[in-house]
Amino acid sequence: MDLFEYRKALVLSRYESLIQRCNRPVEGNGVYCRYENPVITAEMVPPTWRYDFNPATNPYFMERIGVNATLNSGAIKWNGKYVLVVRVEGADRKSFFAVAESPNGIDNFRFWERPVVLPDTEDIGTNVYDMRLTRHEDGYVYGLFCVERRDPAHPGDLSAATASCGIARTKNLVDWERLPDLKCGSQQRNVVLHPEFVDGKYALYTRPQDSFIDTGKGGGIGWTLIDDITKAEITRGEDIVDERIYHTIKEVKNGEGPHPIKTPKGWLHLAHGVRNCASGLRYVLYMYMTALDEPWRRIAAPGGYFMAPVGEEYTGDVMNVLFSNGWIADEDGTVFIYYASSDTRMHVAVSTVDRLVDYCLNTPADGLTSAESVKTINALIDRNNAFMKAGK
Ligand code: M1P
Repeated sequence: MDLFEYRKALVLSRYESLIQRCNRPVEGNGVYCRYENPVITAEMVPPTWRYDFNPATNPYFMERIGVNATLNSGAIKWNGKYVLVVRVEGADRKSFFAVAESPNGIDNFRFWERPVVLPDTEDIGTNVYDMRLTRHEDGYVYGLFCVERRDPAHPGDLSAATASCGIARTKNLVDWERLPDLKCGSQQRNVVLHPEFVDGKYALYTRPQDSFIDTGKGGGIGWTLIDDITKAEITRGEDIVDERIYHTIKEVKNGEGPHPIKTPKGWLHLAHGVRNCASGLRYVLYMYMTALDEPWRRIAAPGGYFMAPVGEEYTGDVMNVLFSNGWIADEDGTVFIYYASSDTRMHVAVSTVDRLVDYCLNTPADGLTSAESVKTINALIDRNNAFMKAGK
């Protein structure tokens, strides 16, 4: 076998074995189960996107287009399949979207034939990423994402950028109609469309920020109503739904994850919180709940993080990061939580709506001081002692 054929066979067999690898649950804390293997990695991007398969033009079967990472993915159940709109980041640092589907939500994710061709607006974006998918009651599936452009206010600074909320919609996940970006007075990232009309209007979870990285005066996860999604503009201001708080896991910034899941007891929210430490920013996932009839009113705020990096999740392009912008609630109540670790690869953890509601309603809130944390633990010990003394 010549070198070309040898390398081609090797690349294809590695790719297939990764795609077809079975995944197993790892028992955890009773709230959710992580799965052993990442569900999507850069090596699972189709070889036809990366290699030239013509021996005349690629005699060494070399990779021509590198992929750096597969991360922050939107998620949706689609024709009975578990579908992710993956942020694929090339070796050239540009991110784009690509659809991958699995028959069971935990393994065998395979990309569709081509990446998404996303139409641009007149003001061309340099980079797009982190799509949140919402099957809205108006009949469309919306994708809201971050659009990054060079900041014209700092022409001499090659790192200065702006973040805006891009909006696209589709009925088949292949053909996307691009709508104008969200107009507002600040930069925005992590904007999410609520799945239902509220007072006849589109509703958004927002994340106002003063600059590309720093949220500055932005107080946390916001909420606003939009008259017309085809010309989306924040005209009513943003009410803070879930605020940043000193010495918590969301002290530096936070951001809504996927759109919330509706349950009989309220809306379940998944978000990320960021704090600073000696090794840099630490991103963890946390949850909260809002009222069924007032999705902007928080009714439960379990203290601390819901998930934080473990093992290999700590390492990657941006260390110490868990980030989620996609989950799927199945008809039987199973919830597939898709999350990326360290801006590098995608994982899944599985729970149920009942467990997540129980977690939100029964996890003590953050008492905000060491003394309050100790009081909360002692109260639990007292209840346990009383229960055990009663011989139950
Ligand atoms: O690198 C961690 C994350 O940083 C950003 O999130 P946030 O706007 O909350 O800081 C995003 O760039 C996200 O894509 C990235 O995973």
